[in-house]
Amino acid sequence: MIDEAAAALGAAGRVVVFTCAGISAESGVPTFRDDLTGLWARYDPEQLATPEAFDTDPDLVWGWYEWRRARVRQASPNAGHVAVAAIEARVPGSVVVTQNVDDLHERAGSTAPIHLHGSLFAPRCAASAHPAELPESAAASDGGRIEPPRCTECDALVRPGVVWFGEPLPEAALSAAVDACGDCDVLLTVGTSGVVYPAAALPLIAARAGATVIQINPDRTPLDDVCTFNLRGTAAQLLPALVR
Ligand code: BV8
Repeated sequence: MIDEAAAALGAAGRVVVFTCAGISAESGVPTFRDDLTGLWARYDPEQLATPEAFDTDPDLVWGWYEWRRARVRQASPNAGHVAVAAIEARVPGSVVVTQNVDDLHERAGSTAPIHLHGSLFAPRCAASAHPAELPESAAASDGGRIEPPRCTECDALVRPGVVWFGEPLPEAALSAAVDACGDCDVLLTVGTSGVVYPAAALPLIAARAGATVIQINPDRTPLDDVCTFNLRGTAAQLLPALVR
């Protein structure tokens, strides 16, 4: 199956690569549905990644994101991220869309990944959305509460530059991703549980537009039925084999 998938990818003129938490797992960055470790083991990410959680306990939520940012800074891109950058180099005009808020695609050489859910590296004023400076990462080894900085313009709290549950995705990013998925020969979806919308609809949009959809995931997901190829395995193992 991987040979047919590699052949389809090799013959494609227009490629979209859609990546999610699974592609960063082999870099040591926990996915959303991995068992969180240490202090965070008792929290549900879907509860923490909300405006309500930040309003209720800004120090806890900011501390969680600082812990995650510190984990990302300690991590390095893996062979999966490098293979995605190789696809971009080989197929002019290919588009990388990611649900991830880390910077591992950029550090692997991807030029302009579309971040549907924002970035750990773009904090902003919670009141005015004015971009804020990234503090020196203050995350204790196990995370824990950290008081968020304050906006230099209006003194409101600074929040993480991510899209929380219940918040709309950045319009320009979502529309660029939908347009690319509706007009590609191959969509390669890597490491998503396929449960968070509207991002999880992207493989469906590509399939409905007639694209070949290749999924890489060690497990079954709700996207299996719309995929042409379901490659069971990890990003760092299978992506280099696809892009040989
Ligand atoms: C919104 C940033 C509306 C924050 C994240 C239908 C339509 C629209 C919305 C909804 C809908 N139904 C429900 C909703 C609401 C909600 C939603 O989808 N809820 C789910 C839980 C049902 N959606 C929203 O709230 C979205 N907003 O719709 O707004 C609106 C419109 C106008 C005005 C107001 C409101 C916002 C969603 C974005 C939330 N933010 N992240 C942060 O990072 O903290 S989501 C977060 O979880 C990730 O970004 C990711 O997108 C998502 C899922 O995570 P995955 O990436 O899939 O990772 P996960 O851990 O789940 O799975 C990892 C996978 O990798 C697994 O399958 C595993 O097997 C695999 N894997 C593991 N290791 C490897 C591997 N694969 C390969 N290699 C490996 N080594």
